[in-house]
Amino acid sequence: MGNTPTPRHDKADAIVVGAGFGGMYALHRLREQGLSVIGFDTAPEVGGTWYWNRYPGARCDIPSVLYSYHWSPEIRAEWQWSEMFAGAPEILEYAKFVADRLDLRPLIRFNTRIAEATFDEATNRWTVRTDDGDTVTAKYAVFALGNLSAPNLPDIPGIGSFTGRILHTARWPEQDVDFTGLRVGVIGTGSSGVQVIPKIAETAEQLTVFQRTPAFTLPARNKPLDDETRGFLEQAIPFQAALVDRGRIPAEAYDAPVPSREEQFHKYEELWNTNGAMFITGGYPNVMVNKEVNDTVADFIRGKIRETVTDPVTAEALCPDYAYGAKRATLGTDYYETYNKPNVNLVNLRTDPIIEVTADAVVAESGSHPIDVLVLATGFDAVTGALAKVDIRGVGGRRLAEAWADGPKTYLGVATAGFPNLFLPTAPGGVSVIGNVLLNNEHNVEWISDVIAHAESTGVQRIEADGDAQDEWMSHVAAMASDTLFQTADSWYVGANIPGKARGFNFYIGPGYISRCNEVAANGYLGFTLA
Ligand code: NA7
Repeated sequence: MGNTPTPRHDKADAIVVGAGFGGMYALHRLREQGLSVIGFDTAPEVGGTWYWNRYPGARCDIPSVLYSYHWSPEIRAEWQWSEMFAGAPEILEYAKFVADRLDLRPLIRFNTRIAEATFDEATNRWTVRTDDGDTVTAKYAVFALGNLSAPNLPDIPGIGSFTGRILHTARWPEQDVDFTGLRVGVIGTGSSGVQVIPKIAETAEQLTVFQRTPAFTLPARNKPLDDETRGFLEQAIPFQAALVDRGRIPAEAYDAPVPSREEQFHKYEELWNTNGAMFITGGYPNVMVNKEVNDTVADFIRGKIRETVTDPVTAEALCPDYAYGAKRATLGTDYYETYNKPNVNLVNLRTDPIIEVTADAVVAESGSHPIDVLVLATGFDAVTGALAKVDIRGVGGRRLAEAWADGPKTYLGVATAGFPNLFLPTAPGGVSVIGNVLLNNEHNVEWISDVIAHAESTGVQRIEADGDAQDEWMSHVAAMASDTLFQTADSWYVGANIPGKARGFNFYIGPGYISRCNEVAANGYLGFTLA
């Protein structure tokens, strides 16, 4: 009695939800523009995905020099990455360094979940409510919740009866987990599974991997960053925005020549031995539109799997049978080699599905696998999952979940019709999480803060994406993806990993994204109504 704190009610010019790289930059930019800003994050720390994904082996698959803020030469000069692909702890340290360097912490309310956000048409302001009952009212709301932040917990019969420890890769405990002498089961072989499996295999007595769909895994060949490589990558920074504008399916993709199988194999062999990430960004421009080119890269990787994995049945189970890149290709270290270890066993759920989980085992059709710890590397309710957890109500009290029931709709991937003054960096319908999401965030946050600056300087009270402009844009987004191989597999890209979710590939992968955003701004924010 009497211990319940009195709810706080505050006002600001802008609220920013999410303190990952997108949210942190939005806080900084808006404050620099003279706005009062309040930030929120459910975590006790900044860093977003790099705070939550603390599982052993977690690391980025984009070179760290490029996966860091580009906008500040000072910050770039003050931070030295130790490895080509930094691990999650180092990226989290970098996020903390930036938060301190920019003095962002005083703006952020940590350990705080936003439960509701409601737009008031009379005042043109948003009110957000935390799950503790505090409210903040602000003219602008920026939701930077991340595309891969709502963990997917599989509904496997009996999982609640398991008496051992269950760990999701994206909710890993802060304290190290010691697997020594334990029997561990891992469900899931996407990026997280591919990274955590070799690490667990180092110490576990027995590791059983339950695989529904194999991943295309490329060897990271991670290494300490020497001055020469650092210099080389830094020189690439000025061209990164051009790469975003070039698009994942560049203009020349459909007319690009089909190189011979020999030429392709020669190139892939070189990439395989030096830097697997180049398969993702380098390679041929038509790999996601030309089946022949795609089949060749897939054949090459399957050949490597068969060469590496000694047990032929396991090797075949590890060979993907869908288009390369249709599920996000993963970077690994000793991933395929791990299956040659005597303490590692693969259960192919395609031929031997899980029936149930009991108190101490995962029971597949062919038999029971006793385990002490169950690791769920089962991914996320991607792209829309985190937004769907907030009760967001726009014009006429319409809920975002209802507006997006058939799939998300945005204009340029930054705003959505019916939700004025609400901005969504890297939302679906934009470049979103395709490519370098940190860079995409940087672009979107700058564009959003520019439109806010424009509104502030011209006395605009309400900015809203037009439904027609949004429809036209989403048709363009769909057209760019329609003849590609991206939609040909059941992946989180299309929402197929979540039962009942509307299927759709909602990323802009064509050329000219930045040019289009610039054009919209240059023409008085064409496609937005500014009132
Ligand atoms: P992903 O890539 O979605 O991988 C999740 C894995 O978990 C994938 O192999 C799934 O198989 C598997 N999964 C999910 N639910 C189940 C159930 N119920 N039973 C068996 N297997 C299941 O998530 P990650 O965390 O690895 O990576 C997400 C992104 O983060 C990654 O692409 C990078 O961008 C960073 P499925 O393929 O659905 O058959």
